[in-house]
Amino acid sequence: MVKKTKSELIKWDSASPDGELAEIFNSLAAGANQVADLVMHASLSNLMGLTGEINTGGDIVHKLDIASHNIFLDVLKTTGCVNVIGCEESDELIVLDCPKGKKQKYTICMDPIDGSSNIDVAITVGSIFGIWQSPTDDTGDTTSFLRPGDEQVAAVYFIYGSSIVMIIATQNSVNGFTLNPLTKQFMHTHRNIQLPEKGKYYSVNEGNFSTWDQNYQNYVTLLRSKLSARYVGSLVADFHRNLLKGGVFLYPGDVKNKQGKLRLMYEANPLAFIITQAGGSASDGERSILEIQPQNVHQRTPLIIGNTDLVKGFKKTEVKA
Ligand code: P6P
Repeated sequence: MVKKTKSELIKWDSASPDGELAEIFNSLAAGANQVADLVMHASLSNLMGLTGEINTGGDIVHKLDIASHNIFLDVLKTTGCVNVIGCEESDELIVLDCPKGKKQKYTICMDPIDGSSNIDVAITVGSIFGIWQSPTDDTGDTTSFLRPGDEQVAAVYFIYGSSIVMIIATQNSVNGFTLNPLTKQFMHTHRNIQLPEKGKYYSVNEGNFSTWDQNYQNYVTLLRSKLSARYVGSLVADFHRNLLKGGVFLYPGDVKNKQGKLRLMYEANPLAFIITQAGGSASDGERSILEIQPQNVHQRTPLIIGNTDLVKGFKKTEVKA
């Protein structure tokens, strides 16, 4: 197989983005090729299981979390236009040098492998990226980093499942690309993705039902009567199915964790950007995810995301105080 240059890794059928943003997409595609190999062969390369460490958010760190973090960090460094990275696996922001030649610098929020606990049982996992333009005077401090999700200019995720798919959302459209494992190229297979008008599925861990407040219990009881249940327990897998087939995913807050389990900056924000570009909505139960002013890099948020009528349906079942 002839080794492809980075610029050939994503085969757009239509007009493709150019400049530094294209450079970032191509670099992420190069990184995902490497991560996909690790995911598919983890058990053969001693990459299953835990490192014995706990990350800043209190999550158990898997070997693949660290390996994929390092891969995406390395490929993003080669772009020369990413100057700040916030990552689930890094307590602090990562500040990179950018050579003078680049017109625009970018800030990236990433979850290099979401759902890594599923790897050991061969269940689909994903990588999630939110992309912001860096302020011109960006010093890489937290204040310039903590901006609402509606200031993102793009978002990307990869799903490592029965096929490996890259989803790219810009301010114009959402497109999907399926990896050809022979050529290592992502082929344009999903053009201008829009959510189906009617949602088919609801996706939530109903094992937590008794820990939710009355509003969430009423909402899920209503969803049960209208939709089919699907829950993989891997955010990107549950999100991707709903993006293509229509539906709603939720991870509520509960009595133990009022803010739920998922992270705002590198899980909820990128997916909220994508679903909004595809005609859907994302809420924390009170307001749009994209409007939330972040307070810290690793903060959690309740998440309801999918078809707008289903997301808005939560408020309709709300128990009036
Ligand atoms: P639960 C995976 O660990 C993850 O972070 C998300 O990918 C997924 O949506 C969620 O946790 C599943 O959590 O509590 O239902 O197992």
